[in-house]
Formats: sequence, C-alpha cells, structure tokens
Amino acid sequence: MTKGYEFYGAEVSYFSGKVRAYLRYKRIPFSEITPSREIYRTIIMARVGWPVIPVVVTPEDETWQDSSEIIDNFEARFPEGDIYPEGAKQKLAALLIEAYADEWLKIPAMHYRWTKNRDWAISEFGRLSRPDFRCGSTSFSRRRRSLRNRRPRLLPLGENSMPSTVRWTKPGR
Ligand SMILES: N[C@@H](CCC(=O)N[C@@H](CS)C(=O)NCC(=O)O)C(=O)O
Repeated sequence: MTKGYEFYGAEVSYFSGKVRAYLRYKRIPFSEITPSREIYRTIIMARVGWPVIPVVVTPEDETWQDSSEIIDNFEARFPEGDIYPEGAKQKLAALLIEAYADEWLKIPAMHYRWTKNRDWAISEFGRLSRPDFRCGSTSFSRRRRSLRNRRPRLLPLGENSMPSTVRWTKPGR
C-alpha cells in the first residue's frame, strides 16, 4: 500500500488550520501527525531546516512547507473543484484576501491567543512538545511553568500594540 499525504500540523497552529480546512474542503485524504519534539527533530528540522508547521510530506517523499505553497501544490494535483473564483480580477481579490488573513489577521489572532487563551495555548504547546508527560505530573507542571515564563518569540505582540489591536477588532471601544 502506498503512503498517503502526511500533514504535520496542530490544532493550536493558525496556519495548520488554513491547510486542514483546505484538505477537508477538497476531500483529499491525509493523515495528521502531531509535531512532538521528536517529530520536529527527525522530520521537520531534517527536511525543512527550521522548526515550523504546517509541513506536508507527499507519497513521493517530497516535502512542502508554507501554507500557500502547500495549497498551490495540491491545487495542481487536484484541480477539480478549483478553490479560486473564475476570472483574473476575482482570483486577484481572492489572493489579496489570503495575504490579508496570513499577514494581518494573524496579529489579532495571536493577540487573543496569548491574552484570552494563554493557559490553553501553553497547555497545548506543552502537550505537543512532550506528549509523554501525563497531565498533572511533576514533569508536566515543570514544563508548563517554564513555558509560562517564556515570552512568545517572533510574534507581532507587545504592550504597545495591544490597545490598537483591540480597537481594530472591536470598533467602537
Ligand atoms: N508562512 C508560513 C507561516 C508558518 C508559521 O508561522 N507557522 C507557525 C505555527 S502556525 C510556526 O510554526 N512558527 C514557528 C516559527 O516560525 O519559528 C505558512 O504559511 O506556512
């Protein structure tokens, strides 16, 4: 039996959600693999060179990274039910909406994840990183504390940006 599409992604990951929704919409069979520390080391770092999700490994053993490239590659293989509207202007509009969601909606998404859903996000990242730690165990609590004390890296978040992010997503406040 040939290997199917392997999708390395997580519920907590913004860009994994984009690819997962696409795969479900197109009804493309895939298996989702949780990116544990071990998977980051042996698959993602080995194939991509930096720690990132989503990643797709194809049945031919190709590695695809970047949600837009993953979707474009799937579209080339599964053209039926094109996800883009007909017409060049309409396609341009669809691509601009994608760029807006990728680059700008990410800001409020990260803001609300790390303010309103911080505990959940920390638990999720802990669970992904060390699925071998049982919830409530000493190792689990230690790992949770160490994540809690770490500021999210590489995110467009900061004390100064918070009020404007909230104003942007909640007009009138
Ligand atoms: N442009 C990339 C962005 C991927 C991305 O930012 N992934 C996040 C999780 S949603 C990540 O793994 N970040 C870790 C990092 O960038 O070091 C895409 O569309 O796939």
